[in-house]
Amino acid sequence: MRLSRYFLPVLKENPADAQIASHRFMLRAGMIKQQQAGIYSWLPLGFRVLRKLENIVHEEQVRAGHIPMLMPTLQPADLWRESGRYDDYGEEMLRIKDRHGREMLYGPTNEEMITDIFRAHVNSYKDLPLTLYHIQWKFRDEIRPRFGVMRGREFFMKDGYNFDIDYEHAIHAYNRHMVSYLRTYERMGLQAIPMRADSGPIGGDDTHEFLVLAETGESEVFYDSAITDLKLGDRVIDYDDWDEVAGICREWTTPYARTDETHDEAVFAAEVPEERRRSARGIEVGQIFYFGTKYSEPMGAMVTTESGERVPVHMGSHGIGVSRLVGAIIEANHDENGIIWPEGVTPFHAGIVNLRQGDAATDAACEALYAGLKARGLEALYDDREERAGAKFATMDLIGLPWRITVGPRGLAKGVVELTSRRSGESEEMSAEAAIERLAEIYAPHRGTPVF
Ligand code: 5CA
Repeated sequence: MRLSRYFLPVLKENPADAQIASHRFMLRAGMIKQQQAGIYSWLPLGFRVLRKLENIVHEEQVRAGHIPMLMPTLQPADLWRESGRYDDYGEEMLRIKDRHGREMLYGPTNEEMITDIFRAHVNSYKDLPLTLYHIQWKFRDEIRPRFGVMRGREFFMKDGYNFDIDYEHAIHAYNRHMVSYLRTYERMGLQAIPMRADSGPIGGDDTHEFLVLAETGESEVFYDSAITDLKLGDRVIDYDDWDEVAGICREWTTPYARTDETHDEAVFAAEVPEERRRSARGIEVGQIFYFGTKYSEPMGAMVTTESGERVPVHMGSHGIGVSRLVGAIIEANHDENGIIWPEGVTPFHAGIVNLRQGDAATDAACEALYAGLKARGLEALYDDREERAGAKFATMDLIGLPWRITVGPRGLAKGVVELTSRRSGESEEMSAEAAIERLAEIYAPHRGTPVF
């Protein structure tokens, strides 16, 4: 993409109402525009990041055997009356009437709708196990939307629902979600810690939240520092292997890690040596729930078992805050000059800065570099504007592409360009070909296999 033809409305001033770094940088880098409290347009740069996250979520869900689909944002009130949640949900639910006076709502989550789909089409244990998910906009009329996309009213969420014949199968589904989530966050360059949590309005017995440690997080968390050493890396996981999946969950849930809702100081002190006890703040980027027959029973989602009995299915629901993650990643990856994208989620793989726009040789070298990167499947943002070098560098630092290639007449005379890491600030001179090669190597582990 050539910056001269892109839409990147960068702001010079710090927006007055943005209290935390991610909100400030998302506004300044032209990623989002607020349209109403807690409701945002995703401008081109922000939209690219959102799509990258969405792709990672899809890839990891499909890898775990979960099936993508799409449900509407608007739901009929009657469905929610069946589960009893229409009245329970309270003011957070946005209620709407159509021209015929029919009551609808903008979905805050989809347990009822997916249960309705299930009961219409599934009848037998032979069709289980089944896990369906979608990534769709949600609306919750939060009393205090704040911190930009972190606590929005309209937000983008992955929500998945498992249907299983009994408790044991449903717990395997729960574990599968935990492992696929760990892998998802890791690919986004984040460490998210599963913590025992409270189930709130979704209900249920077993639930874990996933928290990214950040000073600006809304939750207070308590954990054993040993948990921060855990990594999945490129471990190959067989999601059909119950013991393997349960084993990974045990590894991640054995060290003490709880939010303030479930924290128990006495257990913390007894289980964790003092030097490993940590209290910090965290951003909740996902939550998984097992709730058994809470929805299937009142809504009549029944299957016939092998012995011919009719039983309600065991269910759970599993959510990832995709739009919130954009903010969480920035909270965990920035400095005073701007964002520092992890390679797995960056909106462009590299920036090209032309130090002498209009100079035929420099322009030609930039064009060749741009084409060379593209030929290797790398997306560059080429700053081809007639601007001072300082302004170009400031923009690149603000928008946070992990790698910058600087091209100028002085370097070209020696046959080199400069490759700079946004994270370390270190630069290295090399030929343009070598820079392309280096970037191809760096990004090789971050190549996904698009699901669609
Ligand atoms: N039905 C269940 C699981 S699909 C559910 O709705 N879970 S949830 O309430 O925990 O939401 C899932 C995730 O969405 C949260 O972990 C959080 O990351 C994100 N989320 C929730 N509310 C908001 C909000 N107001 N703004 C941005 N993200 C949010």
